[in-house]
Amino acid sequence: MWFFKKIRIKKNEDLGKLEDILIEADFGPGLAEKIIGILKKNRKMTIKEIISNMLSGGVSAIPESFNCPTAIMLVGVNGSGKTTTVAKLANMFMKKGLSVDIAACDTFRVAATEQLSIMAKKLGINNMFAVAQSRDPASVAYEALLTTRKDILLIDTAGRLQNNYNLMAELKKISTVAKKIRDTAPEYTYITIDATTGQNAIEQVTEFQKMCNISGIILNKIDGNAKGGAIVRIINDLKIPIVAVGTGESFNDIEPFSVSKFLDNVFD
Ligand SMILES: Nc1nc2c(ncn2[C@@H]2O[C@H](COP(=O)(O)OP(=O)(O)OP(=O)(O)O)[C@@H](O)[C@H]2O)c(=O)[nH]1
Ligand SMILES: [Mg+2]
Repeated sequence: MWFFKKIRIKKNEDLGKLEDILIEADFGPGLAEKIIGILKKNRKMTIKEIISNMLSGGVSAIPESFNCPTAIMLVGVNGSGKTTTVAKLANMFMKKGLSVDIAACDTFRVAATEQLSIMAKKLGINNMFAVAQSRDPASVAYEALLTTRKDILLIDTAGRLQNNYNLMAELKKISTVAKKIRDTAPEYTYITIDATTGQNAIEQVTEFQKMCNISGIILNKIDGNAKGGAIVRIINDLKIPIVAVGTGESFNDIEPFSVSKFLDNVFD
């Protein structure tokens, strides 16, 4: 279920008022101004059309097939849905007939490995790569990449704030160590973003991008009353595609980002 706060625009809305509505919907002043600028030049266009154009170039998908073995790392701030997404992706890939291993590289939070292990077992993955708490996550990733014989290795990482330099540097180390096994690894790094976060999402992606090569954004909790503007801004400002959205807490609640579904949900 997609659920966004509606942007209510009356016909012939005054442009100044319109700009306020966009800012209120989390577009940010710069993007709101840009949209109003386009509208002034193209009086026949609707805001929905303008936003549709902005979004269409910024959406991609999780690949349908992979050069196996492939490693996919999930990164992001605390609670943005990394661990849940690992389980969702494992479920998605196994349904396609791919074999999956999981590396529990969140060695920071006490219950993290257990949370992941419970999810993995539900999916029929009985052995995942994990070590005792507080060990170096890069060593878990290294071990997993070295040992796995499966098609896909999903790497869960600890939540970290983008302004915590030491924890951010740890991510860089995981990527660097992975390259000792295979110079393309991790083949994909996805950042999970809580769609209800708003403007801070831009800073999150920008800072994580400095530490690891982000291949795409997985936008979680779009069932949670997010403001649509921040999502348009993510695509407009960052040039990193949204590859999937999380629509709930269960394993099947992941799907591609649909521009039309988004627009229908955001606008009346
Ligand atoms: N409604 C909703 N809840 C979600 C979604 N994705 C994750 N959650 C919930 O968000 C909470 C945090 O999810 P986790 O997967 O543990 O997040 P995390 O990024 O691994 O968290 P840390 O490891 O603590 O950083 C859990 O209660 C999840 O069930 C989603 O798409 N929709
Ligand atoms: Mg987690």
